[in-house]
Amino acid sequence: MQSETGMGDLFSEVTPEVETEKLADGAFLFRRFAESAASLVELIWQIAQVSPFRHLVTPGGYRMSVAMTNCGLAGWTSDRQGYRYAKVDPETGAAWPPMPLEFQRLAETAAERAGFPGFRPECCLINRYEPGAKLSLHQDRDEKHYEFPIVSVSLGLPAKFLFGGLVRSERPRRFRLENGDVVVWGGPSRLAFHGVDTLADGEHPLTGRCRLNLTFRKAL
Ligand code: MD6
Ligand code: FE
Repeated sequence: MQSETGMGDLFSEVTPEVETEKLADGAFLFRRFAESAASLVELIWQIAQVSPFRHLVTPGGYRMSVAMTNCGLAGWTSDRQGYRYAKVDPETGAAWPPMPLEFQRLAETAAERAGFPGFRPECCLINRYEPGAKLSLHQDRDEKHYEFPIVSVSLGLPAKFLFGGLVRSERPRRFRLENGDVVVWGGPSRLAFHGVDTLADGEHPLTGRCRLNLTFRKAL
């Protein structure tokens, strides 16, 4: 808005600049985009009281070092039978906790900024990394809708994010993800291999001795 004092630039209502790094075609890192990290963390602790963090078992029989839970209409889960989205939490036998509006709004605005308008995620996977935990290089391919991106929000302790190409053999690049950083991931990058390197020990004022990560998906 142009003010009469000619100070329209100072007081304009346009979205403030967000420090953006392009990782690849369709993949962007928006640094410190999640401003209300403290309230996101508080909401995660509330969700975890209903559907607790658990260490899932892979189809190959390995216990994952990352602890997971979900909110929304369906949640990502794994056991000896395979990976899938389930509408009921297998641990509690009840529906997953609903996705807070604040989560939804953050995911939608980040997706829009990355060029993916109309993203309406119904699932949010919540990961908890304690020191020593890691997530090996993988593709996110259990969702029905590859035309929509994935939005990932980092909270608490910093991590090294590995971002490779469309084939496993491509050597991944590394990006440091800090509290409030958001990665959006779609289009030609939707099936890129990625992972998280072993979490270093540390203490963060919002989360204590862990990193939390939200990934929003349109899965159903
Ligand atoms: C994590 N993230 O950052 C794990 N997947 O803790 C993911 O596996 C991921 O960050 C798809 C898109 C973005 C991601
Ligand atoms: Fe992933």
